[in-house]
Amino acid sequence: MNTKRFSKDTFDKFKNTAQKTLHRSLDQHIKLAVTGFSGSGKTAFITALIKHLTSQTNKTNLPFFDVIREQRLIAVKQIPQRALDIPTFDYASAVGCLLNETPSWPSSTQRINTLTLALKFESRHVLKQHLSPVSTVYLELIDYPGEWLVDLPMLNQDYQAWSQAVLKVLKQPQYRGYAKEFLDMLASFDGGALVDESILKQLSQHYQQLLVTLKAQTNIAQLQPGRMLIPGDLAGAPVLLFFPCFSAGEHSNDSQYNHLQSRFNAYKQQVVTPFYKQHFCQFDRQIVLVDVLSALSDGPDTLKEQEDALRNIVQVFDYGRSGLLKRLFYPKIDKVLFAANKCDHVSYEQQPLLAKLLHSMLHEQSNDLRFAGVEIDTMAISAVQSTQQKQVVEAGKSLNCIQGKPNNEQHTITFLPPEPPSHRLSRAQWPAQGFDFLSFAPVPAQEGCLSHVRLDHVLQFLLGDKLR
Ligand SMILES: Nc1nc2c(ncn2[C@@H]2O[C@H](COP(=O)(O)OP(=O)(O)OP(=O)(O)O)[C@@H](O)[C@H]2O)c(=O)[nH]1
Ligand SMILES: [Mg+2]
Repeated sequence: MNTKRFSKDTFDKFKNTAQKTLHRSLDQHIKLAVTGFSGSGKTAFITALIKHLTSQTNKTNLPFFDVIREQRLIAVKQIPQRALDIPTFDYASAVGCLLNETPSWPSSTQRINTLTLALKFESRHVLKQHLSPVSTVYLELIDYPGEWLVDLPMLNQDYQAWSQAVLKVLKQPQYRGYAKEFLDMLASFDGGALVDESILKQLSQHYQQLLVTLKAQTNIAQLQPGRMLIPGDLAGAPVLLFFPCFSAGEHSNDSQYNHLQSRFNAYKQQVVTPFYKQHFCQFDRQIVLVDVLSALSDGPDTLKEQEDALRNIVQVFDYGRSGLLKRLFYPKIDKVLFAANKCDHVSYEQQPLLAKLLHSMLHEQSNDLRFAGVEIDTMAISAVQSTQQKQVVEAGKSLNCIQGKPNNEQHTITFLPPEPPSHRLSRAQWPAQGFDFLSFAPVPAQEGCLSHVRLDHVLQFLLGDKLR
C-alpha cells in the first residue's frame, strides 16, 4: 500500500514539475516572491492583486498596465494550485474584510498558503501569435507569516555567529529594558556545565516570552527564531527549546552549550531549510514591501534595524539573468520592485519622498543587483487605499492633508502628516519631535470595487513584459 501511495505521489510530483517546466519553457510561469516583514502588507497586497486582476480590469482602474490599457486581457481565473500539501490562500475571507460595509484589514497570517492565477490574454508577440493569438500566463503567489521570513538569514550563520548577532541587538539601549530579565538569567547560565533539561527549558521559555514582548511593543523586524512567535505545528517541540548564548572555549558533547548548538542546527535543518527549499526558491520576480512609515514613527534605531534586516533578507534570494535552458530548471529573479507600502498615510505630494527614502536605504543592494543584470525599481504604493487627499486652507495657507478613519476608531479625521525625509537621517539629524504617522482603515469599497495607489505601475513592472 505504501508503495502504491509512493508511486502516486511520485507521479503527481513528476506531473507537476513537467507541467511547470513546460510553462516555463513557453515563458508562461511566473512565481512571484511577495517579500516583507510581518505587518508590511503582504496579505492585503495579494488580496488586492487578485481582486483587481479578476474583477476590476478596466482602463480607468489600471491605466498604466499595458495589457489592460490595450484591452488585451481576456480573463483571469484562479486555478488549482500545483502544491497539494499547502492550504489555499483564503481569498474570499480576505477580500470579504476589505469589501465589508465597515471595511477592516485581513488578519495577520498564521501559516503558509498559496494561490495560482491563470491570465488569458491576446498576445502581440510575433512568435506567440504564430502559435496561437491567445496566450495564458500562470502566476503563482505564496503568502506566509512575515516572522518566518526573518529566519532565512539564519541558514548562513552558525550558532555562535547567530548568538552574537542576537545578543548585540538585545543589548542596544532601546531593547535592553525589555531584555534585562533574560540577559540577567543568561549571565548566570553556565554553558560548560552538564546538560540540565529543566534549565534549558526555562531559559528558552524566557527567551520566547521576550520575543513576544518585543513583537508587541516594538517594530523590530529581526526576531529569531520566527517559529517562537508563530509556531504552526511546532508548538512545544524540543526543536524550539533554544536561545542565544555566548560561551568561549571548547565544550564537552553533553554540555549545555552543545545541546543548544545541536537544537539550533536541528532548527535550521528541519524547519528553515525545508521552508526555504519548498517555498523560497525558484522565484522569477520579486516585490519587497516595506513599511517605512512605521519605522520612521518608531525612531532612528528601528529605521536602521529595518535597513539591516532588509539587507539580510535580500541576500537569501537567487538573482540574475539566465538563458532559456537555465531558466527552465534554475530560475532566478530578474526583476525586483522595492515598494514603500501604505504611502497613502502621507499626502500625495509627500509620496515621492518615501520612494527616495527607501531607495537610499537599499542603495547598496540595488547597485549589486543591477550589476548582476537585475532590473530594479522603487515606488511608493498602497495596494489598498485607506485615505483620501484633502486640501485644507488655514490662515490663508493651503495644506495638503489626508482624510480617513484611523484603525480602531469610529470617526473620520483630517490629518496633516509630517514631512517624511527623502534620505536616511543620522540620529543627530532626527527631528526632536520625531515622526508621528497614523494608520487608517481601508476606504469603503465603491460598488464592490477597491481603490489603490500605483498598483497598476506595480503590475506593469512585474508582469508587463510577460503579457506582451
Ligand atoms: N494604507 C495601507 N495600509 C495597509 C496596506 N496593507 C496593509 N496595511 C496595514 O498593514 C497591516 C498589516 O497588513 P498585512 O497585509 O496583514 O501584513 P502582512 O505582511 O501580511 O503581515 P503578516 O501576515 O503578519 O506577515 C494592516 O492591518 C493594515 O493596517 C495597504 O495597502 N495600505
Ligand atoms: Mg499576512
